[in-house]
Amino acid sequence: MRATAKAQPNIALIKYWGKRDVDKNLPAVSSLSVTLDTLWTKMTVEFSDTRKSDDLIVNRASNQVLLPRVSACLDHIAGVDRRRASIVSEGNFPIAAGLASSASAFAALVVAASKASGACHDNLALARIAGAASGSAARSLFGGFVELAAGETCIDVATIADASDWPLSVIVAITEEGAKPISSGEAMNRSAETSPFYTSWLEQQAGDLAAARAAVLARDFAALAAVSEHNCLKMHSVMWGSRPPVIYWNSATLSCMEAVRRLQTDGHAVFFTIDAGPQLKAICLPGEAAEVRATLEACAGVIRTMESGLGAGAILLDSK
Ligand code: 2P0
Repeated sequence: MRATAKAQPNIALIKYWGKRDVDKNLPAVSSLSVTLDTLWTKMTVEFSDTRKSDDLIVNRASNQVLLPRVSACLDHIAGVDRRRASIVSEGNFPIAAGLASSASAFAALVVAASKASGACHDNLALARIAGAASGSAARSLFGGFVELAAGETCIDVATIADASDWPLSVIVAITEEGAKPISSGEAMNRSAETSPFYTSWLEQQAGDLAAARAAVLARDFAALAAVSEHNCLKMHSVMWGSRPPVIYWNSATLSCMEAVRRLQTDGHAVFFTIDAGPQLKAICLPGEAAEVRATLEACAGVIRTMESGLGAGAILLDSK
């Protein structure tokens, strides 16, 4: 009746941007991500016969905004006539700031709720349920390098290489701790409706994904860097071309990008990616992490950095 699960956020190298079906939250494009290890969300779900309504606490504060999405996700796991639940979430990084907090939150939620309710969903079924709540969450059920294939009616998700197969480091430069100005879901829909670049984005995704998959399987850092930066900048070009424009970057984001490009010129194995927020994520070989981190910390406007390796998918911590 009570279970706690832990999940890590993931960073997409080939991005999910756009929905095939808004109601079912089916992504319009496939994506490829890396699951992190040091950033986490822990989620405890407890179903009760006596409780009259669901209750959600996020980082020790009641959260009414996220509650409907969480309740809908529990309905998917345990059925609409399920018992009501207390849901308690705790994380070690900023939420709703382009750091994929919804990915780790919903991945941990489905694992905890599945166990607490006695439902017997396998990992792919859990990924599909998590993805219906937050597209990127489906990827956090799996560890290492994860590919999400966007089908006509459902998604498929799987690890294509384990974290230990190719240990990379990720440095996150936090340039703003507040919530983002527009949710990624709303921004995606605006891009689909108004950006003149959206159709090209859809058309080119399969090619980018194939190049990234080949680079991962060959452990070809330079090839992965090139296609990942291209895909990231193309996604942001789609956003910038939307009306009104969707601009998540600030001046520190650009400073960080410039710093990464300087490191590349100096021969360092590092590349950047940026999601629906102003934080820059630098991906590098582990031996480069200290220098990349110090360089990003020295950029104007960087509040702090976080460092992570690649990690495992969501796991159950305990239940009773
Ligand atoms: C990604 N992002 O692939 C892309 C890149 C943001 C930029 O997935 O609407 O919060 O809940 O399905 O999962 C953010 O998307 O969106 C995201 P919804 P979600 O990581």
